[in-house]
Amino acid sequence: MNAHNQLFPVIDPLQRRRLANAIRFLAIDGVEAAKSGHPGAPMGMADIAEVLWRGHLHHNPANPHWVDRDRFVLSNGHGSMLIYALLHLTGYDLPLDEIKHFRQLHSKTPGHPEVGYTPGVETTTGPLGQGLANAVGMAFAEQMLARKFNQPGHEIVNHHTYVFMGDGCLMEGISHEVCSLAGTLKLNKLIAYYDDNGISIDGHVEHWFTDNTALRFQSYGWNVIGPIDGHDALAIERATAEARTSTDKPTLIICRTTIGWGSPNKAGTHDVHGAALGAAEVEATRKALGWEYGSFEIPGDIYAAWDARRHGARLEADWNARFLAYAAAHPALAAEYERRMAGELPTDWSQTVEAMYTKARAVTAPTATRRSSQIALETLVPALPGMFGGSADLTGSNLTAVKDSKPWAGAAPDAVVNYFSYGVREFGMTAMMNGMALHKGFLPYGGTFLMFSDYSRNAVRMSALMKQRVVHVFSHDSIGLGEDGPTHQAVEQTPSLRLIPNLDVWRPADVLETAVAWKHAVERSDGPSALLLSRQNLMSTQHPAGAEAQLERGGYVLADCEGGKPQVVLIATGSEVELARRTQELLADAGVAARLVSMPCTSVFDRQDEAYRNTVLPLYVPRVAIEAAQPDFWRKYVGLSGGVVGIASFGESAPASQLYKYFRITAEHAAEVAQAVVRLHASRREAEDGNVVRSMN
Ligand SMILES: Cc1ncc(C[n+]2csc(CCOP(=O)(O)OP(=O)(O)O)c2C)c(N)n1
Ligand SMILES: [Mg+2]
Repeated sequence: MNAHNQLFPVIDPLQRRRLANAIRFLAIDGVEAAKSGHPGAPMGMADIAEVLWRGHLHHNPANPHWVDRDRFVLSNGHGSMLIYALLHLTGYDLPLDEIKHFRQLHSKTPGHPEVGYTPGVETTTGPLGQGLANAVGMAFAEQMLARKFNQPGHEIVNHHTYVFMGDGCLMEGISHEVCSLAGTLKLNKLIAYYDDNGISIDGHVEHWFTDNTALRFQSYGWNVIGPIDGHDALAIERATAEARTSTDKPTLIICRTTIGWGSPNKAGTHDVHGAALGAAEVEATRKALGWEYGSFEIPGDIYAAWDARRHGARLEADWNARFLAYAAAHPALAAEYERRMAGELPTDWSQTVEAMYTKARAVTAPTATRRSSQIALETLVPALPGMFGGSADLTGSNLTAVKDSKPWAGAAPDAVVNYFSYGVREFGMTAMMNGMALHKGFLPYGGTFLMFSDYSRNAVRMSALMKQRVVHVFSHDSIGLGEDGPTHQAVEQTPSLRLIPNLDVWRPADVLETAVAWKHAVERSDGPSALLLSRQNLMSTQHPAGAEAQLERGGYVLADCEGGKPQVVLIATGSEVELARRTQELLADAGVAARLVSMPCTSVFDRQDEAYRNTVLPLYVPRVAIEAAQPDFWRKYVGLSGGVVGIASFGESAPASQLYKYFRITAEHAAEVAQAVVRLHASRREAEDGNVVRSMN
């Protein structure tokens, strides 16, 4: 075990400083070459990084995916050159050439660290505060996995999560949400280093950030060390060693540092936060630090002292041997651990889906889709032990918990749980779920009202950007929630979530569509899904046998007109599908042939082949979309000559049935719109035919 402390032999302080200076000059040179970037934070945190990465961090540069590695998160992601320098120096597949191409197209060194681009980068950071929140999620995942898989004499899950962060992360509100939770959760293996340099972009923070950070974190239930001198390797060493002994609290190490340390004229000023030093100042810094090497030049002895490959290989080999012993003693657990860490579904997954579909089909009474989602979860949660649910204090409304949910609240300290009440912290919850997904071992899902997706939105975007399997459950999806009024009634949230690339937004209409949405969300391994669910009961459609395959295409013909030659196509989602059915009947009575298309997920429909899309939405047949949301999005499908029935204003407080009438989201109005659209098309066709006739004359 005590290979743990002090990975490398202690060396004299001057040599240590040289090793830290290698980070400083890689950052300086990288930013200089790119003519943009942030040298200040890497120069200020280089000494801390040297202590942590050379003395404590358990990782294997040859295998950045080794499951029991320590996680390192650079929450102040603008300091990206810090992590690139560390990965390069310790022997990851990040050659000097990549450092030279910092911030260039298709380099492995983008402006901010991005997961999936650079081996060793654990999460995408830059939106301040969120890296810290991801780290809390990672530490939570580690703790939950340890509870489940560790057995007496077999500690196969045992790693730390380290995070670097600056003033910006601590000013962001999300830091309060997640650090409060980290204290409550007693995440003792979370160790955060605060780069307390007194500077942010606008200058000296004393004018806008005067919290007593130590007291703040103590009140969260953290172990607070410091302030220490963040340029004193021994002090950092002692603080880190102490932090690692914590048994019941996360640790904050407050490190007083100087931004841009080493630059004679710019250190300690906001000038060095986000701009190249400039040739003259680079030279001055070289002189001041006694750095005798050229641009991008690192001497061999420094590379050798940083190289973590041999030690990393030993650490992983040691773990592999321990895992073999574990697998021999607990084969079923070991197999489940491997499956979950690989993000694979159980071998009986298709039976689980069948069971979920059978259960959905058995529902005939009117049912809210939030309840339909719970019905799906009743099958999924016991079948998928890696599912980890939660809600931002709306469990009873989102219906995210089921009989097999084992809540953290009230459970024994070492009990295996699969549900967490995050409290009223939508953004924190969502960014923590991203951290859990990135850590691996869990498929997190969490609920709130669709309205409050605005609170969590940037973390929803980050799960899409990072291609993480996270399920965002948003109930109470429209004016259909009724009396709570416009503060709670989503209007623009539905279309605006659809604008986030790589997010699949489902707005199912009935129990079976909801089950299909869950299946899709669970199977998706390259991105998140959002489920938009109704508060109010919706009719339960009786789908024909085998209809699931159609539903899985995101949009399908739910009810065609007689003869299959529609004059107009009605496209509806969620709660408006049953309304569109009545519209179809009204139109039939008026002699207009209308097709009804249910479109629970536009992005999945868009990914279908063109032939399929054209059979559902035939070219040249006019279209009318019906959705209780801001209407503009649907122009993409109906064009300017089609119609959209929606709501372009805020809602009102009243019973839902009155609101639908008041905002004219009714079958009668939709039928009028459809008839007008049909007339418009007919007259246009006549005009065009007239033109053809005239040109022939
Ligand atoms: C959410 C968010 N808001 C704003 C920014 C822009 N920004 C980048 S760094 C920074 C200042 C951060 O200050 P600090 O963390 O103290 O970094 P330092 O200057 O000390 O390196 C700001 C406002 C951002 N990246 N993310
Ligand atoms: Mg700062």
